[in-house]
Amino acid sequence: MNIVKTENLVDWVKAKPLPKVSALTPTVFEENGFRPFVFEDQNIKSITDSWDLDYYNSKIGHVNAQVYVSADGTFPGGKGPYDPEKYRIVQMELSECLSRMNGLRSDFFLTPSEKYYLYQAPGDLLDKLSASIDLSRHTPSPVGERNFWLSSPGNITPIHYDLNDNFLVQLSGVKQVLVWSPQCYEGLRFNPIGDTHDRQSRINPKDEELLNSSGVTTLPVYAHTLTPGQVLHIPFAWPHFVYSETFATSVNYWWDPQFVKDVIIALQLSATPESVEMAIEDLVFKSRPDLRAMITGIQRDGGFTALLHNAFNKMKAV
Ligand SMILES: O=C(O)CCC(=O)C(=O)O
Repeated sequence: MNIVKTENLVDWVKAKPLPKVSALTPTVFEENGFRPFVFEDQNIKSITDSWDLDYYNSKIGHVNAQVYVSADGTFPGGKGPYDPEKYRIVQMELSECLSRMNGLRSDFFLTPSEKYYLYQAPGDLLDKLSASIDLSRHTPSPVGERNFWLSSPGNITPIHYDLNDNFLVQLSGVKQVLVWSPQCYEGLRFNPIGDTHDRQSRINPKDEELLNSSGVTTLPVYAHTLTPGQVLHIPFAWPHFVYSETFATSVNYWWDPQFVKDVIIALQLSATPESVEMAIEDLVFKSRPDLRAMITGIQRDGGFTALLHNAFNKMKAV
């Protein structure tokens, strides 16, 4: 197995640049065909430019949090269990986490080259750093979840997709991001929804042999280097891969797209298998035709049943 150089983790694809938008208006999503885009928020950059290690320590160093430790620097999500020899969640003060991320401690939990990620942590950590960064007024429906991310240089969030619309906002440091269309569902070899490590691709970008033999390198993909102040919109179910080139902080906002709410209402009105199929045909494909190949894929791999189960649970919660 040849290891791809970590500085070049995104150069194995033939990527195109992401479109940029000049304002986060209510119509910007539709105007871009519900596809990904980047927006630059100068206000965020002017706030975060002065954040250094001392600043992080003074504002959040005392907070006790769960830190994701990885022996090989990859940080997969999705349903566990994960190999405890490779991955561990460790409770620690963020001052310790910051020291570890910046190479200021030599003791370790798994291996001397392990990496650390404050991963999908509660969004109120951002309020402790700055109360005036708030993208929630730009989401077209209420934010379901706001997460805070603090990463070691070199961290890898492997290829996966989420069932939400997303703003990934870069606060400090640099991340390289790849984004594929859901039309690449089959080619990216995802674990089915509901299974162990669900929504995660089985393709490891460090495995050059697999990259070449799987054909993934020929799939069309967007690449973007996310810098402070930039907001990346990742639409529902668009697979993505994130590599933290430096020590980096981000916040992300997840919300339900309108079609999810429409499907839930349709389910409430007449929840038979036929009505579910019709709701999907009518409500999903009209607004997001790019989801067609993905839905065919999850019908084939069994993830569709798990997805409907989730939809029914959401419906009960409404
Ligand atoms: O920043 C990262 O490492 C991952 C972010 C991500 O996957 C997301 O916002 O959905």
